[in-house]
Amino acid sequence: MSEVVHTPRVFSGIQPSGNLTLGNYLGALKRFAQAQDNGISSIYCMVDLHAITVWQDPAKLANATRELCAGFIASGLDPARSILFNQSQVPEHTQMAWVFNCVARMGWMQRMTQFKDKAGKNAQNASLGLFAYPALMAADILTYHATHVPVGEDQKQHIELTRDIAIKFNNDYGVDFFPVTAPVIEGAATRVMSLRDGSKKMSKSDPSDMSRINLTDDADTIAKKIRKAKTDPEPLPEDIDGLEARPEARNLVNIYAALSDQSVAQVMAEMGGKPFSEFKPLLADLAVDKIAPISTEMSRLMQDPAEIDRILANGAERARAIAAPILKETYKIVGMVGA
Ligand code: AQP
Repeated sequence: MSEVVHTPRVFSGIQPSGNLTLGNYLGALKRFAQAQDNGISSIYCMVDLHAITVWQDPAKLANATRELCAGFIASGLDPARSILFNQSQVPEHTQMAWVFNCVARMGWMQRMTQFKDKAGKNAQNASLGLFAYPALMAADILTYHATHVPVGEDQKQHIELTRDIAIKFNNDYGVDFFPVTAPVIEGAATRVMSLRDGSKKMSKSDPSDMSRINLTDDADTIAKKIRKAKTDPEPLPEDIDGLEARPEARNLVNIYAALSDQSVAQVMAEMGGKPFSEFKPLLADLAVDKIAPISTEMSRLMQDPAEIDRILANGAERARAIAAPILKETYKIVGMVGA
């Protein structure tokens, strides 16, 4: 059988599971906007079906989905150039997910660290959806034959599972139909850590609001959170190697580098040796400079929720035009009558 060459296509998603954080911005949104500005047209999904794998209050979920869309646009994504939509408006995702539930193996799913982290000690009480989360994610990606998925470090294992599903499907059915997707994990902030604990990822669902910078925080709040960020008593080291055993210092330097579009080495050349009492105000000014305009633009966009709904509906229509034929072909390969 001849090998199919898949045209490059970028897909990524974010859950509307709460306030967007600086981690989501630096690990995902900012890089999406850069890719778009480099001429790569892409598909971005607000994964509301993923969000309900843990409890979401319905009214808050709808609001969070619109706010996430506002966050994409305020971060520089243009709904005319990129496709922006919410997952539940494109039923092909769940239809494909069922096929992948039948391809993925229990043992693969049981190895997923995100399930273990999120289910915690009470795994028996976690939803079946939380366990199946990565198969739906594989469906999100492969229903578009996406070849590249920009994500933060935490999603690497899920992309590897997506590759395993594509390879097993292709082998089982003797086809070369699904691409073997590559994760794109690059930049200084692929893993932004909590401001309260340098060993934990900054996360929307962390119970402590002081652990993260939200894209909706105002300038004073951003500055306060950075001022109070946990650090050790030593000044910044003179070079990168000195950051090795100092997770909180390294995190703040990484954030500075990512926000200022510099390498960590460049930041250390400028900031090395400075005490936190000097470095933190500089970081706070930079963060306010970059994040406050996003927050302002998000609130402006949120004043017209009907316009956001139109953008999502239009994106869903364009997404379906790509997804439907790929699902149909998948059903044909699997042997479904009527496909
Ligand atoms: N701390 C982070 N550093 C870098 N990238 C991050 N991402 C998330 N946190 C960081 C990236 O943001 C994208 C969207 O993630 P998601 O919302 O779908 O789910 P998540 O990774 O589980 O993010 P959160 O904030 O931790 O959400 P909750 O708390 O709801 O689980 C992904 O590309 C992710 O890598």
